[in-house]
Amino acid sequence: MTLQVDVVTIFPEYLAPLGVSLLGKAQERGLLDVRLHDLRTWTGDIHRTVDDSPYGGGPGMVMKPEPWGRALDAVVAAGGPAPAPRLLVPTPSGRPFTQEMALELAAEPWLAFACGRYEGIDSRVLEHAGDRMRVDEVSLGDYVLAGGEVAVLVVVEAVARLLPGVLGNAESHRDDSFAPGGMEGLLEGPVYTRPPVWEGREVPAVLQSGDHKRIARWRRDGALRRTAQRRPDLLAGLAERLDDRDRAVLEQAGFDCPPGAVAT
Ligand code: 6SD
Repeated sequence: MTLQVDVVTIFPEYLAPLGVSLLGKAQERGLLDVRLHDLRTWTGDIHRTVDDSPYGGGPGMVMKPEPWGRALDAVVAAGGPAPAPRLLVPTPSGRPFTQEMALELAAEPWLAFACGRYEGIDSRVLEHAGDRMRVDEVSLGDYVLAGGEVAVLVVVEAVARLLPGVLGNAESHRDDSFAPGGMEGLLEGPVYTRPPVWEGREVPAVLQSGDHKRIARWRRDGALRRTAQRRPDLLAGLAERLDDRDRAVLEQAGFDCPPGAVAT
């Protein structure tokens, strides 16, 4: 099965990285089919205008609805009788994009992306699109980009690496930090490779011991400490999954452990 991805943007060249590395290979193997579209194809004037001043005043410009309406019509029509794609629209005011959403999107056959620029797209475009397809406005995080293109790179990469056959066995996504049941919502701890000493710094002896049980425990300790330090919000949801050793490690790291379930 191929995941088809259509991207409408005024800067198709911004999406060139989708043809490189992992995603380039996925496209060569027929697992992913990315189609880029220049919004200006669907403008109607000599200047190929895509923006206009905002109603109600204020700074900047807003993307005009007509080119967007025609672009989305054309993308949907190119699918013939296929059900319309899910439409994703990056915006700082969207729902947070998460690993859970990436997993959900990886199960779809067809995704379309609308890249805003300037102050965004006239709101009627997404309202209208919502009459014939599922539309989700998504945010990567609480910072402001110049347009949706970089967010599309992020979302497509996060989704495509979950498609069967895109990652090899060695690089499986099963134990990703945010995979359900993978790292159990903990951040990955530190990792090392050869040489065993570099710039006077040694690889921790436990990793060279061959004792797989001790190594697993050491890694979990590192993941717990790092999560407590950098993302204490992630630990709050984990109370029920912490064993006594986990709690000891966290207390020692100066973290006030969330209480576990009370035995009945
Ligand atoms: C004007 C955009 C589209 C501007 C964005 C998304 C996130 N998480 N930050 N910034 C963004 C998306 C900004 O078009």
